[in-house]
Amino acid sequence: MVTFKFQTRTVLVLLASCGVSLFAERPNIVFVFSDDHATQAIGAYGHPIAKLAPTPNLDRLAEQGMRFDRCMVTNSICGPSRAAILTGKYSHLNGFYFNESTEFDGSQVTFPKLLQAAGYQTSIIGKWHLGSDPTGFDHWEILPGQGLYYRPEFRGPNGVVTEDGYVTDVVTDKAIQWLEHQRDSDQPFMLMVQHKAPHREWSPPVKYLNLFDGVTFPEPATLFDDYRGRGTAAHDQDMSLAQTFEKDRDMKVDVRREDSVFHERVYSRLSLEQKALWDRDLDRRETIYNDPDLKGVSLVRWKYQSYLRDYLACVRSLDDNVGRLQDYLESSGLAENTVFIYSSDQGFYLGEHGWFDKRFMYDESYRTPLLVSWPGVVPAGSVNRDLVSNLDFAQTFLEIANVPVSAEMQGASLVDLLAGEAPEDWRDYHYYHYYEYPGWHMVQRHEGVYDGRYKLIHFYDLDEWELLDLESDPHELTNQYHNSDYAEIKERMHTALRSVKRRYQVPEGIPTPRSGVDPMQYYSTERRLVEALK
Ligand code: SGN
Ligand code: CA
Repeated sequence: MVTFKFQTRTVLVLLASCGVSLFAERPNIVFVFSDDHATQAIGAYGHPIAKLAPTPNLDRLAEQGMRFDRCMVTNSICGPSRAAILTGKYSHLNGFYFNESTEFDGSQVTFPKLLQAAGYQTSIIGKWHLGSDPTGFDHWEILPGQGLYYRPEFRGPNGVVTEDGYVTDVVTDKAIQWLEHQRDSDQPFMLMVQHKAPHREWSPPVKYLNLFDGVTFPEPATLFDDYRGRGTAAHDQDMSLAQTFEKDRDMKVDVRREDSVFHERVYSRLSLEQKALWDRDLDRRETIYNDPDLKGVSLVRWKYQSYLRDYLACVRSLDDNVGRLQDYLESSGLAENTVFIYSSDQGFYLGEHGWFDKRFMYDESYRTPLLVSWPGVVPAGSVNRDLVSNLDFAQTFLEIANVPVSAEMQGASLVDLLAGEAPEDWRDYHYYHYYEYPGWHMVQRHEGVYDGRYKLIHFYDLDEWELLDLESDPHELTNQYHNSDYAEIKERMHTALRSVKRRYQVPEGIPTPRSGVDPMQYYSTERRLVEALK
């Protein structure tokens, strides 16, 4: 592989010296990135949910390319994940620890800047969520903040525009528009298509409001998890279907009132035609919700079905739009020289442990989807089970483009893995660190290390440790930290944690960055009542 790279570069230099354009040689990069998309909701990952809610276009991508089964995030939350991807550095070095009250320092070295400097045309369309304006892009049109599902606003260098339509369609329209009419076709390009969907409040397009009529989604084995066997953090979170899932923004019940969150974010933005369809659906929800027998366990079950119905309808529209982009690339002839990457800022709980949202180092939110096609390089239908990370994306994009990486970057290029080769020195351990506490969903700060089977987690503000064995306990229900049978493994994982922290230059001691927000501001209505009674 090293020889190959040397030869490629030599050929490019020779071609350049003969006056032949370098750019024809370099592949384009299309990076489609969604928000909160769980692997459980992608057909190619084989989960039973996806059998009822297929994703044919993402599956097509997996069939043409490679599916990564262990793509772990550095910090399972939106802005921090995006910052790690742009910089190839962990939060403690890129400075973006949590969503709340921080701005990304755009003067840092990022992969779009390096690609741009090397002659790539760079473009980003959709969710950004990093506070400051994008840097390193020739073209940017971003959703302010979290963005809106209906009639979304976009902000660019020339101000804000409001677009009719549904956000996932509009982001794709804009991406195709840029490819077709706005880019310079003499340059290779790197296009980031960043969807809001399927982020909370999971508002589907009207055409999919009835998509799952008559469908009952299988419940996860841990829907009624009582958190026995784990520590304080799992007990004390504020992200459960039972307690946190809100009548307004989540169940969409009694939301036609003007003071409701749903009214502000969705209902007030609908056209008359859309309102009529939503009204029918809101009536349906209210009729079920108002049934006096719907309480306790049945209420949680209904919340779960309602959640999946909305979430998966958003996913269906996302999948349609991935398909539109694939079709465009194929029909325009661009596909054969384009690397197509699909991923999400992190995974998500679809009722596992009774939860929605993310943040924890437990599997469903720690692991993110990664599907990559690259005609002529990635073997079709291949699967990789190495420990890879969103930390690796920057270096991967740079190597694809044959552009030197920055010495500060902490990941590793996936190019050899994509070609089906297994580098001998690939990482054995992955380091994780989550910081946003207090904040939305009240997940305690924690760090940890994972070797593909065992996971050691430290909730350091509580000084509680968890050791999980995903082979004997795939649902991660039992902390083995105090089980003497695991003494040796525990020791090895402690050593590994110290070693990865050294390698990644993690400051010693309890981290100082704190989100510093008022917990009461973020608690769900239910949780606020509980706290007020304390
Ligand atoms: C919003 C959501 C939260 C979510 C955070 C972070 N509430 O605040 O449920 O955890 O975003 O999500 S909502 O009522 O506004 O939907 S992230 O993707 O930006 O990290
Ligand atoms: Ca997210």
